[in-house]
Parts: sequence; C-alpha cells; structure tokens
Amino acid sequence: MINSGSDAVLQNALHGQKLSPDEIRHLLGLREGKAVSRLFRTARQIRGRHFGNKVFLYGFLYFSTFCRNNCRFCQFRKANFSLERYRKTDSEIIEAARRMADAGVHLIDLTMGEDPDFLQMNSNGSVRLENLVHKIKTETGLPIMVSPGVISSDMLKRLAEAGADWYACYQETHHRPLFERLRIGQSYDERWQAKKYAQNAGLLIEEGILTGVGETADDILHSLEMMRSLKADQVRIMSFRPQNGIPMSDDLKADDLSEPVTIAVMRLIFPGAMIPASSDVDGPDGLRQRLRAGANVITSLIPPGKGFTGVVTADTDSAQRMPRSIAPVLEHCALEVASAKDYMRWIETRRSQSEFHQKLQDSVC
Ligand code: SAM
Ligand code: MD0
Ligand code: SF4
Repeated sequence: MINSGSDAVLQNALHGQKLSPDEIRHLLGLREGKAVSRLFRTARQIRGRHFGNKVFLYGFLYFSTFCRNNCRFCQFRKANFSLERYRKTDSEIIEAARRMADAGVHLIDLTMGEDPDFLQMNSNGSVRLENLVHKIKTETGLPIMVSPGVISSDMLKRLAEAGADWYACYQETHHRPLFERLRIGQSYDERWQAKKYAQNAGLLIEEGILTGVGETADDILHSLEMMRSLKADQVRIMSFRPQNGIPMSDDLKADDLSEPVTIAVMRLIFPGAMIPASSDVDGPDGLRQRLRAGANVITSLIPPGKGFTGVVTADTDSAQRMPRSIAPVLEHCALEVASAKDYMRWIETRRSQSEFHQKLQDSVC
C-alpha cells in the first residue's frame, strides 16, 4: 500500500470506522519516518478526543520477587539462582503504597512473582494478598490493580470483594507455540481463562504482549484481535529487555519502532482504552516516544529508597520514577496529570459498560 493508502486508512480511523485486518497489518508494518509521524499524530488526535491532554499515573509495588514459574524472559524465574530475592512485609508494602498515594498516583499496582506465601489461607480463613488489598484500599482510597499471575476463580472473587478493581495478566503472545516457548510449563488456556474469571468477578482487565521475542507481524495482529474479543480495558505492548540469569538473549530483538508503532495502532483500534507507556522498559527517557504514539497512562512509578524493584530496570532507588520527576516529560509532550476524579469517572463508566454490570442489572430488574 502506498502512502496515500496509509492516509486513507488513518482518515477512516479518525472517522471511527473499524479497520480491516489488512489495514491493521499495513499500519503495524509502517517504519518510514513520515508515515510513522502521521500514524502517531492520528493516535494523539484520537487520544485527545477521549482524554483531552490528560494522562494517568500508576504506582508500582513489586512486593515479592519469589516465583514458582520459569518464564524464559523473566529474571524472577525460579531457576535464576543469581538473583537476590525479597519478600516485603505487610507494613513495608502499606507504607510504600501510602507514599505513592501522597505523591499523586491514580492507582496502586500490587505485583508479585507467583509466590504462594501471599495466596495461602491463614488460620483465620483469610489470605494475605486479600488483606493487603483491603488495607491499602481503605488507607489510600485509590483504585487497586492486582498482578499476581494465574490464580483461581475463587481467589479472584475474594480480591474483588476486598476492593481490587483491576486484574493484570499478560498472555505475552496469542500464538500458542510461542507462548509455550516463553512461559515454559504453563497452560495457555488457564492463563486466558483467569482473565474471564476475573471479568465474571467484576474486575477490569489488562491484557498485554511482548515484542522482540520471536513474534511475527501476524502474531501481533492476532493478539490485537484477541484483545478485542476479550474486551480488555487496558492493553499494552512491552519490548523484551534481556536480563542476567535468563536463558533468552536479544537475538530476536524487534526493531525499536515495533513497540511505539503497535501502541499507536492500539490507540486506533481501542480509542477509549487505557494504554500504558511503561517507565520500566527504557526508564523515564523512554516515555516520550510512547506518549507521542498515543499512550495515556504512565506505569511503573516506584517509591525511591525502599528497595522495590522493577521488572526490567534496575535503577529503582533514585527518585527518577516519582510523579514529580516526570513533569518535564509531560510538559515536553504538552500533557498534564489528570485529576483523581477523572480516573474514578473513567473506571465507573467502563464498569457500567461491562457484561458483569449488565448481568447484575438484569438480575436486579
Ligand atoms: N508474575 C506475574 C505474571 O507473570 O503475570 C506478574 C509480574 S510479571 C514480572 C509482569 C510482566 O513483566 C510479564 O507478564 C512480562 O510481560 C513483563 N516482563 C518480565 N520480564 C520482562 C523482560 N525481560 N522484558 C520485558 N518485559 C518483561
Ligand atoms: C510496568 N513493570 O507497568 C510494570 C509491570 C504489572 N502490572 C506492570 C509490567 O511496566
Ligand atoms: Fe514469574 Fe511472572 Fe516472571 Fe513468569 S513473568 S517468571 S510468572 S514473575
């Protein structure tokens, strides 16, 4: 397709028309400077319609780096004996959440390796993660995202009842053979089903994929279709970054535009969705391009000096990843931090459109 073809596709997207698989494939393949700029500009226009110039900030607390799994791309894999692991105490986690809330984040993302310690039933019949969700929600009043990996339907219900709003669980790819290579020994179907259970429990869902892990352009296209079928509320793509102690190297490295171009295409396909620019993947400097591509959430903001880690970046103890430190980036991109009310409004609207809510309404009538 020639450039004018691209422009017609972008115009269609601006007019709210559903893009065909061929059109999406074409946009995902754009790499030439001017064509990419036009794609990004369109994505920003669409973001502007739904969110104005406002962005949301997510605080990230990776409270246990113990994990029972062996994902090939992740430094927290069980077989990585070179890693010094930690498991934070409840008071350390709550204190860090309070600190992030005071710094002005809109949400607290409680993330962990698949560490049974937080999911086992206590003698009083409660579960540690559930108690944490309840306490942090009560103390900060902020929406909570949980990222505990694959958990049971019952556990998801308990977390929702304790006050969790979001369940994040990234399939990484929707190409089964690639999934099996990346998430060794894990079930594709169980991971997918966990998201369905979470929706049935009334949680909003974040779905995500990795790039640079040997995926093809058609795999990304397929993932976007799966995200649509899931009705994910937040969608993300992150570039794989090699780590010490993992079997994967960057041999399969995607080009640098794969992530931002896909972010822009996500914005065209899911105009009103939350789409993250992660400060973890390339640090705060990497935010600009992701925001330029149409992202509207800055994730992985971290309390400094508390020994919490990121998934990818080691430099988490400086204050570089606090809300105030990213102000220059926002200014550069002519963006502003949204109010807490804006975020709550988005959540309420989204929830009221969910199948869970519709079913609830029907059962009341
Ligand atoms: N353990 C939970 C799970 O796997 O769902 C939550 C935490 S997990 C570390 C969060 C995500 O980080 C993964 O799903 C993956 O997308 C991303 N991630 C892990 N290692 C990465 C790497 N080396 N480069 C880029 N992203 C990575
Ligand atoms: C991020 N490091 O947003 C975090 C993490 C888990 N829900 C989020 C991948 O980049
Ligand atoms: Fe564990 Fe999650 Fe890392 Fe996989 S991605 S090894 S489940 S922490």
